[in-house]
Amino acid sequence: MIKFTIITLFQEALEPYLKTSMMWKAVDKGLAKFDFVNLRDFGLGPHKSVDDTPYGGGDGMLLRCEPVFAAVESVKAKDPEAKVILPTPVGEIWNQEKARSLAKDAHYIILCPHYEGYDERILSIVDYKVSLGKYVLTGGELPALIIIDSVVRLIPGVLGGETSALVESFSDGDNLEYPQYTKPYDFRGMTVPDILLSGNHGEIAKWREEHSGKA
Ligand code: 6GU
Repeated sequence: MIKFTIITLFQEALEPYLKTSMMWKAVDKGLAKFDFVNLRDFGLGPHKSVDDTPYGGGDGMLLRCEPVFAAVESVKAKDPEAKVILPTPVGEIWNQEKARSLAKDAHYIILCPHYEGYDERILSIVDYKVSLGKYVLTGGELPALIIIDSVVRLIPGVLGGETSALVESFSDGDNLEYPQYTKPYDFRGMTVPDILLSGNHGEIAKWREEHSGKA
């Protein structure tokens, strides 16, 4: 079973997605497990503070080391093998190959940063720095969901057809999926390519190969 422990201040932002559709089915089938750790529980002082101003000045607040280390250590105390993923705009760009390499029986801790950033020393306990692309989000929660979704769907048994994840877009190199059609045959004058109705599997395979966009 693949397990994700998500360290976040905003568990309520993550839960609805993980309780829906394929992610929930993966849990239901015993193929995946999602746990949450509230970073606030490890905050400092009466206000359970988790951030502070940057040395050297500058705008915004940074996640402090103490709460983050304590939260990660609380998880690793129970499972020293767990690997830490940090969503950050300066990480390595996420792709299908990276998703595939994590899709195995393992425990991942996703540490969701917030505020303007994090104390650089936090990187000393991070195994994977992941970016979703060249733009900036307000926190690591949306990236965490994207990372989880793209990995969990590759776990055998999660998707309906055992082969769907294998033949689909991007999973087999960088080839894009071929165009697909369902009923009706004629929708507002837009018809389905007749070859797909021919029953000729060889010709259909050839058509699909020719029409799969190569990225
Ligand atoms: Cl992983 N985090 C944030 N905050 N912004 C991002 C990102 C991650 N990937 C792209 N933009």
